[in-house]
Amino acid sequence: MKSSAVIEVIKKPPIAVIYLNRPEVLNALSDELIRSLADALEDIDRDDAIGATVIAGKGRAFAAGADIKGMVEATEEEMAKSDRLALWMRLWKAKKPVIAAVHGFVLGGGCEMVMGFDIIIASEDAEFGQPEILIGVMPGAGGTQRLTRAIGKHRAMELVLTGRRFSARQAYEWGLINRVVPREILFSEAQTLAVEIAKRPRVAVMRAKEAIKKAGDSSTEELTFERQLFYTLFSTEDQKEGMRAFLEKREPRFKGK
Ligand code: DAK
Repeated sequence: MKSSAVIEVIKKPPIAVIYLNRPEVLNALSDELIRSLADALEDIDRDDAIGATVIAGKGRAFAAGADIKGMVEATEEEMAKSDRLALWMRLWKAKKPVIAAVHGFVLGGGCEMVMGFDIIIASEDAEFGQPEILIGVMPGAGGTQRLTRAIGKHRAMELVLTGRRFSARQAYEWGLINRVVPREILFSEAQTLAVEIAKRPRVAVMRAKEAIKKAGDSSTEELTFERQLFYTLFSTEDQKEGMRAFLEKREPRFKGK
C-alpha cells in the first residue's frame, strides 16, 4: 500500500503505522483522507505480514475534525447523497486491531474516528471534544453514541451540548481511553503494544476483536439514526452561519433556525 498525499503508510512487519498527514489544517479529515485511510486499512487486512496498526497524526494535532471547508456550503440533500457514513464505516470494519496514538487536538470527527478504533493511547497534551455544536451542527460519525456508551449519558450530554474540550487525564478517568503517557513516549508505547498484539495468534485476535465490538460498540442502526439527524442540520441557517464563521475567523451569530 502506497502512501498518498494525505496519509503516510509505513509497514514494519509485524505492524503497520499510518500517519494522518495534513498538518497545515490540523489533519482535518477530508473525504480523500478518509478514503485513503480506509484503503490502507483494507490493504493491511489482506497483508499476512501485518498483525496490527498504529494510527497517529503529523504536526501539532491528531485531528481537529472533519474538514469544515468541504461541508460548509452543502445542502441536506447533498450531504445525504454523499453517503459519508458508508465511507467512515469502512474504517471501523478493519479486521485487525487498530491502536490510535493521539496528541494535541482530538476533536469532532477525530474523536469519533478513534472511539470507533480498538485501543486509544493519548499523550498528556491531548485535548478531546465534540465541538460540533459551536459551528451549528452535532456529532455525525458516532459521537453521540460511542461517547455516551464510554462515559455515560450525563457527561456526554454536557460535553456535546456545550462543545467543551476535555483533557487526556479526564478522558482516562472517565474510561474513554486506555492510558495517558508523556508525549516523548507516546509513539513507542503504541508501537510496543501493537507488536505484542501482532505476535498473538492472528485468527484468534481478529475473532476476539469482533466479539468485543459486539458487546461494546454502536450498531449500524444507531449510527444511521445519528447521521440522519446530522444531515437535517444542513437545512438550517445556523449550520451555514456556524461553519462560515469558523472559516472567516469570527464569532457566529446563531438565530436558532
Ligand atoms: N476543518 C478545516 N480546517 C480546519 C479545521 C477543520 N475541522 N480545524 C482547523 N482547521 C484549519 C484552520 O482553518 C486553520 O487554517 P488556516 O487559517 O491556517 O488556513 C488551520 O487549520 C489551523 O487552525 P487554527 O488557526 O484554528 O488553530 P488554533 O490553534 O487557533 O485552533 C482549533 C485550533 C482546533 C481549536 C480550531 O482550529 C478549531 O476549533 N477547529 C475546528 C474544530 C471543529 O469544529 N471540529 C469539528 C468539525 S465537524 C460524518 C463524519 C464526520 C463528521 C460528521 C459526520 N458522517 C460520517 C456523517 C464530523 C464532523 C466534524 O468533525
